[in-house]
Amino acid sequence: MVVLSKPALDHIPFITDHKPTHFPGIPAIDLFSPDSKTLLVKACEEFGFFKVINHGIPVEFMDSLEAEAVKFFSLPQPEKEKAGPANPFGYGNKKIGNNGDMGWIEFLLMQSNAKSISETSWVISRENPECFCSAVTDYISAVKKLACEVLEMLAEGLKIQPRDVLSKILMDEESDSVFRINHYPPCPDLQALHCNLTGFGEHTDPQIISVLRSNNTSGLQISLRDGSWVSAPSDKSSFFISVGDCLQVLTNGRFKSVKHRVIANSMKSRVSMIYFGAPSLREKIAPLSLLTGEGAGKESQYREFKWSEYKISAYKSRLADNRLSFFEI
Ligand code: GA4
Repeated sequence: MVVLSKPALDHIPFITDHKPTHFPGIPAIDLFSPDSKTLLVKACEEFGFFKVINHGIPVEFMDSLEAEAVKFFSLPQPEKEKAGPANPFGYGNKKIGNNGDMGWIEFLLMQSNAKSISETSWVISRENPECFCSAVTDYISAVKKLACEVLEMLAEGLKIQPRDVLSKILMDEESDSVFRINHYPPCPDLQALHCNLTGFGEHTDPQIISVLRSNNTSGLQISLRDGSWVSAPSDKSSFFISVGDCLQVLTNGRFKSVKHRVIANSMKSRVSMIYFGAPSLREKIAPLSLLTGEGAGKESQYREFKWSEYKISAYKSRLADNRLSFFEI
């Protein structure tokens, strides 16, 4: 990887491997179609990634949160920094995690519970915290419901019982789910440089399932099973869903967490919001019994671990690391 010399871009890696590929193959799944469960399972097996259309979430929820995000990211830098540093929660700028990963990004990271949302709302807007608070609360409760519906349909598609075997992990009152709002500012210097710059470096999401929505600026890319990178065309009215590391373990590797990244845009701002559905810290994660052993034709690929144990090791890792390698049998 090459490092740019412009001071503002210092330490942010170029992406050198990317030949732009138009990839029409990312599954777009209508949750109301009769074959949706089969298509969901197939998408999780083939890509660990898919788009959900006809999801029933009111467009106003997405628009009003996006407007709140744009308002916050337009504040003067010292104002935004009052909500930082992201350690790990709060406002962050360029620095991702604690181990040297950098990107052309600023973001707000919070836990997805009422206390954390309210605290964040007060730091980012002393005059009117209610607007941000209610936009985030409405949005999170809608995407959490969507994540649970998808997990229940996946359980049915996999023929595992009970139907809520996966969704109940997210429904736990102490679920450690996280919510992130990213802003990738335009980077005009890129026009002269004719190259791609890292917005958010390649990684898999640690949790069970992630639900992403962005404005109409593209930048998100996923890695296919053959290692090639393809762009996921933006679509502001749909949600993109990723399989996380924990779902890979729960399904004994039948679903694979998707490696993804974001590249910076030279002209347009990208705003994305992601709900990361996670277990509680005490939850034990292991391959589901119906997906291991003789019946499934595959021995258990992972040892059991607590989500807290995974998290401790994740926070010591670099973004691109394979965090599941410690738990493989
Ligand atoms: C990747 C997915 C989520 O954005 C995140 C990230 C977290 C962070 O930004 O603090 C991590 C990263 C993410 C995985 C490894 C560790 C932790 C940065 C990092 C280097 C919020 C998450 O849960 O894991």
